[in-house]
Amino acid sequence: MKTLFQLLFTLLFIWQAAAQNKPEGNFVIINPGDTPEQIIEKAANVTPSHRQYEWQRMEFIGFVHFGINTFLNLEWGKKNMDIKKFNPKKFDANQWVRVLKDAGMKEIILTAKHHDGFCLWQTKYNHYNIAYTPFENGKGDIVRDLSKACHKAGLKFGVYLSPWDMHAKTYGTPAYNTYFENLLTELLTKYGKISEVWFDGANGEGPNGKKQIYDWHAYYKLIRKLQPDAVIAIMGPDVRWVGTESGYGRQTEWSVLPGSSSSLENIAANSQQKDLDNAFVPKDLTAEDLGSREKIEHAKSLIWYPAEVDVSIRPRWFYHKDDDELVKSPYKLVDIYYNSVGLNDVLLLNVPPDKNGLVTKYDIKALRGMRNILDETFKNNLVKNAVAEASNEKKGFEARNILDNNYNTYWTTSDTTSTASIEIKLDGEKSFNRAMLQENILAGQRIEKFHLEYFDGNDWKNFAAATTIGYKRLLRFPEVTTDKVKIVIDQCRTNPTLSTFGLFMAPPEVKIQPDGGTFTDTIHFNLTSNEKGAGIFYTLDGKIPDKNSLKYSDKVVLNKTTKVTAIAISPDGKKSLPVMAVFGKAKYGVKYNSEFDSKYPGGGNYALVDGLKGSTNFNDGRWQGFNGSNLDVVIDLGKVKKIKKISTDFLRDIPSFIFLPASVDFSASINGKEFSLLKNFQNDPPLNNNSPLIKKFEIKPVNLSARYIRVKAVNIGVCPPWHKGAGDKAWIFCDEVTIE
Ligand code: FUL
Repeated sequence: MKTLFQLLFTLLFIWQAAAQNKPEGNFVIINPGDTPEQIIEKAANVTPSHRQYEWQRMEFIGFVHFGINTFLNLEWGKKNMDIKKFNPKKFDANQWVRVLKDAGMKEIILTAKHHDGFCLWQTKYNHYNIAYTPFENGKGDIVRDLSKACHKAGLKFGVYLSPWDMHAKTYGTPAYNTYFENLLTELLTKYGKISEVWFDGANGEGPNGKKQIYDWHAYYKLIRKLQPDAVIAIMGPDVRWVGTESGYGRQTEWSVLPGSSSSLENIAANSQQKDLDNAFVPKDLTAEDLGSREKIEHAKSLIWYPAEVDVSIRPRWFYHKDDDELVKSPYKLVDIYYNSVGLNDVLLLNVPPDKNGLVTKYDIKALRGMRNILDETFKNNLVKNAVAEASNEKKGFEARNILDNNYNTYWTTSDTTSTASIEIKLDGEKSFNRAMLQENILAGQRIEKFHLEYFDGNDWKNFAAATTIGYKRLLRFPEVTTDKVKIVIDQCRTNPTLSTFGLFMAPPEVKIQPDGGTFTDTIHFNLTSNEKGAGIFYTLDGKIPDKNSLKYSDKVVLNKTTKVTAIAISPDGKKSLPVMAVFGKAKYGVKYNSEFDSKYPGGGNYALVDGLKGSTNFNDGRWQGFNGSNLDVVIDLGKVKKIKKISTDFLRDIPSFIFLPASVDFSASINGKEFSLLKNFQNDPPLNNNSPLIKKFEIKPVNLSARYIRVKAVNIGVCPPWHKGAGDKAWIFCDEVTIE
C-alpha cells in the first residue's frame, strides 16, 4: 500500500516532469512542434523501467540450448521427431548452475520449447513433451529442476519459448494463440519467479509455409499479469536484440531509440529465416546507427530499449560432439565481454549441455579461463584513495561520488552544460591498461563523446576516447603510468552524469601473429604481449611453455607443419594463459579454375592440400565451400611424379544446404595444358537424409606419371524441391585432395 506521502510525492514528480516537458519513464512522445533541442532534452531524460534497470544490472547472463536436438545432432529439428531419444542420463541442473554462476552469470534462460515444438516441462497441452520420453520414466522436468537450482543458488531464471512451432497442428490458425498462451501460463505459474521471457523472431516456414498471426499483445498482457517483473526480450517491448549473433555490439550504443525500433514486423524480418542461416547469411545489423541525433530527430516517440548480445560459446546453439574442440577460447570470450558488457549491452552467452545432460569439460575450461582473466583484471580499482575535482559540480552530486564504488551516488553538473571534465589525482603513480565508466542510467543516457587524458609530468596526453557510455563502457589501451588522469566529456545531450570510474591493470596477454595458416615454402610468426617488460616463451611441439622454454626475441621461421604454443610472463611472475596456433605446410601448389566462397575458405588457397582434414562439422574451419558453383582445381606436384592414389573428400550435411557433388572427375597432365580424364564418378540424386556424412572418391591408377592433377566436382546447383531451401543455391564442401 502506498502511503499518502508516497502518493503525493509521485503526483509531484509527474507534475514536475510534465511542467519541464520531460518524460516520466521509459517512453516519451515527440510533439510535432518540438524543436531539435527539445527533442534532445527529452531523449536525455528517458529512463529504464524498474524491470529494465534490474535486467541491465545483471550485465552477464547464461543461455542454455537443450532439447531433442541435443540427442539427434540437429539445430532446428524437424517435424515429428523421435522424442523417445531424449534421455540425459546424468542430467544435473545443479552442475549447470554451478558452472554458469562461477563464470559470473546472474541469470539462466532455458529453451523450454525451441522451434521443433518439443517441451522440456510436464505440460498438459500436448503429447510432445518430456513426459513422453524415457527420461526419469516420464517424470522428469528440466524447467522445474533448473528453475529450482537457479533460485536456490541466487540466480534469476528465464524462459525461451519459440513462437514458431513446427510441430503444433494449430500453428497458422487463431487456435495456436490459445495454445501458446496456455504454455506460457504454465511456465509463468508453476516455476516460481521468471525474470526474462525470450521470444525468438526466427521462422523457417518460408514464403509458402504457414503464417501465424501472433497475438503479441495478449502474450504481453499475460506476462505482465503473471510475472510483472519479467522483461520480455527480442520480440518484445523491454529488451532489444543487438542485431548480430557474433558477440560484438555497437561502438556507439544508445539505449534510447525511436519508438518504431520495437516494431515486431521489423524484428521478425531481421531474424533468422533458415536453419543455420546465421552461418550462411551472417546477420550483422550492428553497423546501423539506431539512436544518434539524426535518428531521433524525426521520431514520433522515444523509448528506453536496451540491447542484449546473444552468442554461443560453440559454433552452434545446441551441443554437437564435433564442436568440442571448437569451443571459444578464454581470450575470445574476454574479447566478447569487452565488446558487449563493455559497450552498454547485456551479454547472453549460450552454453549447451551434452547428451548426458552435463556442461562439458571443454566449455568449463573456457569459462574458467575467461573468469580468471576478468577477475584478475578488475580485482583492484586503482582509483581507490584518489581525489576527484570537477570543472563543475552540483551540490550533493560531487565528483568524488564516481570513486566510491557505489552506483547509486553520482556526479553531475549544476547546469545543463554539454561539456565538463574531472581531474583525478591518484594515490601515487599507477600503471593501468583498462578503464571503466558508468553513467547513472536512472537519470538517462546522455554522454555522446568523451576522452581520457593522463599527465606525463609536463603535458596532458590523450590515451583513450569513445562515444557513448550508458550503463557501462570498458576501454582497452596500451599501458599508461601516471599519477593524474582526466575524464573529458566532449559532448553531451544535457548535464552529464557519472556513477563510477575505474582504472585497472589486466594480466599479461600474448598474441601469435598471424594466428595460424597454410604455407608452401616457409612462414614466420611474431609473438607480442600487451605488458611492458614481459618475457614471452614458446614451444613448437604442442607442450605448454614455461620460463625454461624457448624465449622469443625475434620472428620465428617455420618450414614444416607446426603447432606453436606461447605464454607471457610479467616481470613480477604473473603468467598469461597459453595461446596456440597451427601452421600447416601445403605439399603442393593449387590453381583454382572456380572460386571458393569467402565465408568458407577452409584455411585459404592451400586448404585442400594442407594435411588438415575436415570433420562432420561443416563449420570447423577446414571445409572449403562452393556456393551454387562447381569446384575446379588443379594441383601442381612441382615435378612429374609416379602417382599411385588420388582421393578427395566431400561433406554432405543436407539440413545445412550442403550436398554431395552430382559428379566428380579426376584428370591428369604432364604440362598443365592437355589433361586426360582418369575417371568420372556419377553420384545418385540426393536423398532426404539428415545425418552428416563424409564421402571419399578415390582412384588407384596404374603406371600414372603426371605433374598436374585436376579435380572437378559438379554442383547439383540448387536445393531439390523436397528441401526446405528448394531453389536456393546448394553448397559443395570439399576438404583435402590427397595424392600419393
Ligand atoms: C535463433 C534461433 O533460430 C537459433 O536456433 C537460436 O535459438 C538463437 C538464439 O536464435 O534465432
